[in-house]
Amino acid sequence: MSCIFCEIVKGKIPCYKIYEDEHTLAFLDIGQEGFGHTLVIPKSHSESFINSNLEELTYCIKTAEKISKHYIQNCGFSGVNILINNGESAGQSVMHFHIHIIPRKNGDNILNWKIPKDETSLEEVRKMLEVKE
Ligand code: DGP
Repeated sequence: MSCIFCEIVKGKIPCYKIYEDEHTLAFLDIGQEGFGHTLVIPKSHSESFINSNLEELTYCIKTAEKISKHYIQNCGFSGVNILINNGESAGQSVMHFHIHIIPRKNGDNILNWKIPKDETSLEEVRKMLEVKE
């Protein structure tokens, strides 16, 4: 099955490239939701965060860190949101692992998460979600 991000890696679909190295590619998100909204992807295909491997995740995190520092130190931003959507229910629409970098400035008000408060007691939640190895 064809993957749009693999096509971008191969150069078959154009992108606005921000950075590239042996293992990763970073380019502007086509949706332009936020100035400079950037995606970091591994060049080798993995479907999502949980289907990736530690090596690829590490490469991507290093690239995301490099770009974030660049945005903050050289491009006039004061922060970044780093976001990974894993799975359709979490909003993942492209099934090739990617990290969103959303550059931020104080008071820009571009990302206001409104997550409804959950009333379950934290102890109950802990019992349900604790990792038992
Ligand atoms: P997500 O919802 O986390 O799977 O984010 C996928 C992002 O990928 C979404 O913000 C839009 C972006 N996107 C989808 N197709 C293309 C494309 O062809 N080029 C670029 N640059 N971005 C794309």
